[in-house]
Amino acid sequence: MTTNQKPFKRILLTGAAGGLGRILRERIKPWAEIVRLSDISDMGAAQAGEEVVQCDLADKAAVHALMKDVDVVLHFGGISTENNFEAIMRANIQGTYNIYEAVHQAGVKRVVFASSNHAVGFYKTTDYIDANSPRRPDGMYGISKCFGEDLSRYYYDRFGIETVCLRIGSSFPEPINKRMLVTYFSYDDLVEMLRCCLFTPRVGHTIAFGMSDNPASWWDNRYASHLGYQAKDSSTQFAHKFPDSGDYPEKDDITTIYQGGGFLLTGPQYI
Ligand code: NAI
Ligand code: 15L
Repeated sequence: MTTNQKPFKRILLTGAAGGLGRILRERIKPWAEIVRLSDISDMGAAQAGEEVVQCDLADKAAVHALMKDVDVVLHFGGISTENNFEAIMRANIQGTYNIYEAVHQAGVKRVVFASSNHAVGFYKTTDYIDANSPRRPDGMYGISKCFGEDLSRYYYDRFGIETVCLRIGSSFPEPINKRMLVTYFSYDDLVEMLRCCLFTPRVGHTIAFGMSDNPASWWDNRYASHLGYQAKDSSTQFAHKFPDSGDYPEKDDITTIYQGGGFLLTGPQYI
């Protein structure tokens, strides 16, 4: 028996060519002997310990093939901002359905679904919500994340497939506006949260907010406390870049009145 055996044989990461996928590609390697990377876009050549499979999430047969011999799934693929319904439906709704049906057929036990704060983006920035607060999506993209959350709930209730729906705030190198001082989720904290999602013995169906330990928050993670996630980073170090210019939310500015920020300016009527 080898002494350096990794916890999982194979992790599937969808969305591997994306902003977060490229970070996770490097960071999740210690957790699995093989990381299977998938995206509709080019991901470059497979490195040691990797398999690269380029496919469209809307392609049912391809997604079922993708799931062979997979232990756990990090489902990060799909359209990640507001778009027209047809595009969202294909990548995020059909795509996430294909993932769960394939997970079920292949006997995969756990999924982390990259949900989004835009599932609740129509709450006000003066509201403080938790995972039991009714969802209030701020557009078609947010609606597709609500679908993924309900779909995963169904696959848990019906088949016992565990999912953590991670409502990611803003996971970028650093906040780029004042809103992101609240929603910031550092890459290190994202990786730590994923570690908790994968290694907590039982997660059932959990909805967690993905955020760092920021000085202000709109989200209470009490219903995800069993994950044991402790943020190490904070947006505080970036606060000087966005000096306090008076009222927040600003009167008549819907991007500061609602948690979804700039997404409130998008949606079907604007595309
Ligand atoms: P991204 O847009 O950089 O990456 C998404 C990837 O999915 C892309 O590489 C894209 O090619 C791929 N993709 C799109 N349609 C596809 C299809 N039909 N088939 C296969 N692959 C497809 O987005 P990012 O920032 O890396 O986000 C990753 C996930 O996390 C997304 O699901 C996003 O909704 C979610 N998320 C990210 C947040 C963030 O702050 N970065 C915040 C909230 C949610
Ligand atoms: C998201 O859901 C998007 O995927 C990401 O690009 C950011 O816009 C993020 O939310 C955010 O709200 O900052």
